[in-house]
Amino acid sequence: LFQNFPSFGFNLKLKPQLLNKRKVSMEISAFSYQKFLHFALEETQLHTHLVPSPLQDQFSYMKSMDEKSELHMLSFQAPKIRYYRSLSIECGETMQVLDFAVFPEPEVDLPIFCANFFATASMNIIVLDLNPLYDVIIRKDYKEKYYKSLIPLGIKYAELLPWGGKLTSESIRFFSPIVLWTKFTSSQHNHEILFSAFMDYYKAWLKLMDQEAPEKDASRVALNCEAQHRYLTWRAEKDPGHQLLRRLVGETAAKDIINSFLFNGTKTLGSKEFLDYFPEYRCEDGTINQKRSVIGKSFQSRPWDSEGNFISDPR
Ligand code: BLA
Repeated sequence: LFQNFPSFGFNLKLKPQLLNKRKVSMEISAFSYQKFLHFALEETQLHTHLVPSPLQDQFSYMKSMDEKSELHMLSFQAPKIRYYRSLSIECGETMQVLDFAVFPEPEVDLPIFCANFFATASMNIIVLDLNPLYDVIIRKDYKEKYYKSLIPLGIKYAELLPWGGKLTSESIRFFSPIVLWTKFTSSQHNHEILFSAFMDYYKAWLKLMDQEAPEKDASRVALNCEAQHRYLTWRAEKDPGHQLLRRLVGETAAKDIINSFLFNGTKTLGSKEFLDYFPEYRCEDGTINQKRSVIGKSFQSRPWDSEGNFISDPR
């Protein structure tokens, strides 16, 4: 009402701002990613037997250097699940972060479950996906195996959570045809849609896990291993959250969290280095280009059609 009458004078102009602010902060403080993690834990336990990972003791709780944010870390393992881990960062009403991923054992070529949510009082940056282990544009068989039946689910949520606009071009090869990449303003409604998408995507992943039998062929296991290692190597070097993590806990602790906790496996699943996988990032002096992207940002709109075909239009 007040906003429709901006010329009403100082007092009235101020009021809607106060009201809006209070509304936003009420919504955000009522909201936390804890219920996402709670759901994932309960749901996983319906399907398999989780045991704490050996990293749990070392990575569990931390305060940021300014003592304003809390970092909570959980990690587990289970049959078919090499590594299940979550990092949530809470900074009261200012910021909430969730980085939740489930990495399969190399004996299964299951996608990697990936939920990366970054929220401030006003804005949210969201990636939710079953990240493919293999290139879903070239490897039609892999796409059919895991994503064909999930396309309707992807379409449903892609309509509710529209494409977030241009992104680091290199990232698209780690995403599946059902990826939800979106940005939205904080509201109860949007958070409910996200929670619903999260539950549906995670249930879909668990169903795929149930169906998968461990591979015995050593050469296929080795390929799965390398595919996962390449993925981990990419994210340990170029994930968009790194800078914020460094600001929160400092260079050394951030490095430790990234390499040993978040992307655990970079040192054990393979011996190739970042530049072996991504030589386009090599600088003349042999170091890694510090830019997140060497191609630049692209994909203004969703590059997948309603059948899950890649529409190569990197504008
Ligand atoms: C932004 N996070 C982004 C963006 C993407 C992702 C695509 C948009 C910027 C871009 O185009 O790169 C997420 N990118 C991913 C994911 C993969 C990928 C999941 O390639 C997987 C292969 N986000 C987090 C965490 C933090 C975080 C833990 O997951 C903070 C600790 C923050 N993400 C964050 C911030 C931005 C962002 C601050 C906006 C700033 C920016 O664009 O650099």
